This record gives sequence, C-alpha cells and structure tokens, in this order.
Amino acid sequence: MALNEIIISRAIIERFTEKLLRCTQVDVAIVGGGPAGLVAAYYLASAKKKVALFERKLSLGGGMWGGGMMFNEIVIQEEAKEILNHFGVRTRKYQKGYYTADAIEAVTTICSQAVRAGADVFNCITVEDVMIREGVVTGLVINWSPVEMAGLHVDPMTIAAKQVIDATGHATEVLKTIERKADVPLSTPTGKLMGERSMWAQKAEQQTLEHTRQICPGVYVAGMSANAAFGGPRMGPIFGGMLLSGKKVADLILASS
Ligand code: 48F
Repeated sequence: MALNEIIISRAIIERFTEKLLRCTQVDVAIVGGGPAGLVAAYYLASAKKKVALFERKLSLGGGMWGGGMMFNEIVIQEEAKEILNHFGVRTRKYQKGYYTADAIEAVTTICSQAVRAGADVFNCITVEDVMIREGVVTGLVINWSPVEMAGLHVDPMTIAAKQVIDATGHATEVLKTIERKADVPLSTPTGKLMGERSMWAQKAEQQTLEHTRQICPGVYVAGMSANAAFGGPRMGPIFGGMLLSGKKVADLILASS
C-alpha cells in the first residue's frame, strides 16, 4: 500500500487534538513527569480519575534517568521496594535495607504503566501559571516549552482541574507562581515557600512523605517539591521517597473525593 504523507499528518493532528481536548477539564492535573508525578499519575488513573500530566522536557522521567551523577542505577530502601515490585521493575539487593534498580528500566516501566492506566501525558508543555477563583486554584495555564525557550511572545491556553499536583522537583514551580501572583497562603509553618536545605538522605526521605499533602486550596505537593516547599533537605539519588510520595498524594486525593 502506498503511504500518503497527508494522511500521516492528519492522523497525528486529529489524534493529538482528541487527547488535548479531553484534557481541557480533568480531575487531576499533574505538573512534572519525574518519579513522583508519574507514580501519582499511575495510581490516580488506575482509580479511574481523569488525569493529565504536563512535562516541560521532551523526555519523561525527571531526575531518575541519571541515577546518581549519571551512573544510571537508582537506590531504593526497603519501604519503597513494594512499589517497584508492583510496577514490575526488577530490583537487586545490595545489602540489608538497600536495593538497586536500573534507572532506565524504572523510568520506562513506570511511564508506560501510567499511560496504559489511562493518564494522558504531554511532553514539551510547560505550566507557566495557574488559574485562581476565590483563593482556590482551579486550573493550569500551559504553553509549548519551545515558546518559553525561544522567548516568543505567544499567549498560553488554559485547562481546568479539580486538583493540581506540584511535582516539579527542586524547582517548586507551581508554588512559586502562586506565591508570586496570588494572595494564597501555603500550609507551611511560615505560610510561604521555605526552600530546600542541604543533603541529608535519612531526614529527607522521611520528610518527603510527611510533607506530601495539600498545600493550598486546589493544590497538593509531592516529591522533591514537597521537601523544598517545607524547608526540608535534599536526599540525592535515593528514590524511595519519590515513589512513596507519588503513591501518597494519589491516596490523599482519592480519599478526599
Ligand atoms: O525533578 P524531578 O525528577 O522531581 P521528583 O519527581 O523527583 C526528584 C528526583 O528526581 C531527584 C531527587 C531525589 O530522588 O532529588 O531530583 O520530585 O521531576 C520534575 C519534573 O518536572 C518538570 C521537570 O522538567 C522535571 O522533569 N517541570 C518542572 N517545572 C515544570 C515542569 C513546569 N513548570 N511545567 C512542566 N514541567
């Protein structure tokens, strides 16, 4: 059969448009496709929530691809091993309480399962603002990442979400925008973004879970973003806290709705 380039183009345009249109109103919009955001997307979509995840970069996976210092193996602790088992990611015991997994297998498997569970994942889209009504975040303002990168003056578009998850990692981008542009206090001890502290793996992994929660009306925070928001330390290339945080934020949203 002779292939027709115009049919190829039309197929892409129509299918992508379908996907984008069904995400103009979602139950949960996730900002950031690192481990925390992807795990949250998987559990929420598995529970039949309508989920859209927006990732600025071309590739999903955030900081997980690179393991530690580009040595593409990740370390996880006992408590998080169950999540990797659930996804079917193979782990190897290193010593008591420490397991390793291939970073590439972890990212590709979790990402694939999030999409197959029904989450719509958009790469190359940056969340540049939020929509707020009466102190409640009700949606996201999105634009193509290349527009941002090239500094083009192109207005964004908007999607509505019942809940938003800031899973933007160290950057806490959604929360920074809320702090800068809206008079909405955050549920941190200071009411403001407290900022990330220096490396302390034990404390950071524990605090990531404690800080995974609703941080203002309509917004939850998960993963490294949760630690950075509440003034917690970074943890480096141990990823159990990210996986557990992604699951916890999904459980919190499911319990609240
Ligand atoms: O940084 P990232 O992997 O966040 P995470 O899921 O995991 C943190 C770990 O990777 C690691 C660590 C410990 O294990 O400290 O750093 O909390 O993924 C965050 C993703 O969000 C994207 C960014 O490109 C990255 O892939 N992102 C950030 N800001 C935006 C965004 C934005 N405004 N719009 C869309 N995507």
